[in-house]
Amino acid sequence: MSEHEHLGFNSLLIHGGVEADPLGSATVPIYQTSTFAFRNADEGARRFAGEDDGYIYTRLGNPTIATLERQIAILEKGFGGVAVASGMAAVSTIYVAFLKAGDHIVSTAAVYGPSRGIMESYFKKFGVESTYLSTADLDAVRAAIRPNTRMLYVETPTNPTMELSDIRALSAIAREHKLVMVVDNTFSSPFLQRPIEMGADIVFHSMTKFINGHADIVAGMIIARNEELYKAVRQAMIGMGGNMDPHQAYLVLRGVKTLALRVQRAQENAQQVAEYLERHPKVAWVKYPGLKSHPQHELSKKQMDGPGAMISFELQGGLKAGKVLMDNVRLALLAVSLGGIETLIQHPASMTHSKMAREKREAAGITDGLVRFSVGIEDLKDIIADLEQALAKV
Ligand code: LCS
Repeated sequence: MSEHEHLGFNSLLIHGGVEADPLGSATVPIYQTSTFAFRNADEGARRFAGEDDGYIYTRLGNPTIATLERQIAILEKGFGGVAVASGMAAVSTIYVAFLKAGDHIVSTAAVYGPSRGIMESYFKKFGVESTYLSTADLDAVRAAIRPNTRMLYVETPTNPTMELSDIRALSAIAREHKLVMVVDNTFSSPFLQRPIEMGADIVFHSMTKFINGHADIVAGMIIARNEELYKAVRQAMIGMGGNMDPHQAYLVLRGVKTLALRVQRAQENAQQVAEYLERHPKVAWVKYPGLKSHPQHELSKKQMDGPGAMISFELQGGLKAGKVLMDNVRLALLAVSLGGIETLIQHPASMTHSKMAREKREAAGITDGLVRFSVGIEDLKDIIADLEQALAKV
């Protein structure tokens, strides 16, 4: 890691964690293998004993996957990374690694639906208690901590309400109460936000989104602050079997190279789109951290290097009007997922967060009329023209 420490973010996207290939390949080879042959029985025994750092079996580790793990860990300023099959494999691996029956977790209410869903179903079944609240409210977080609280789990900005939580302040609370501080950094990517630098213990990504960025892969990554946390995550991943595939790792290695270029461009578009929507008479409200009207605009400037490319808004006519908009966009795809090169529009209450009970959804600020917009890297004029023609039909 030290070899690359002096490099800037864009250089790290190209070279960080990448080791010279013995045959001179400019790209990281795909080691599409399940297993690795030992030269002799002693070498096999040494590898299993951890006395030799060669590879054994792809679920335990693989050179293509390891390159991606090193690279993302460097970008996130962590000790090490553990690649997994999806963002949800990251969530479940983290829960398994750090929680046991009788433990309690305090978490952001408006997280990606299934992150909360699996806690309130499967992990509840195994005796884990949970409190979901607005982690933007530090006093509420303090009040929710119990003697058996073990984890503080924060998504910021939230999917889809774009609410921010103060990572530095929450990390300090977590440290004071000896909690594992977990941050879902999917919406920002390490280009815009590095929670470990602000005190988080574990950061994770759905790399399906900005990190890969091309809507062609589902993938996850967990990054740990120190060796002890890293080992706990690695062990849970190996045991639960949510490992990444080498070919998947290769595609993410390819996608991540342009992370900064893509996010910069999408974010420039998003700022203009958010301002356009805010001015539009048919729009009731817009939530985007880059707008002065965002209640945490100042916090966004303190902990993020930019407001990102995700916008949520509601039309004056609520859900009915939102449906007309979604049915009439032509450039934007009506699709879930986010953080790709293409502009996407979706309706959380009937799509990504539809499994959440209505009261919980509303308490988390996910109104029936909320529409989520993931701004891509197309020409701004075309994104706006598309919205303009669709809004005209509302
Ligand atoms: N965390 C966040 C913030 C997410 O937005 C998602 C997926 C996940 C975790 C899970 O990652 P996955 O397993 O899908 O890679 N969010 C989605 C969304 O908003 N629409 O479709 C998926």
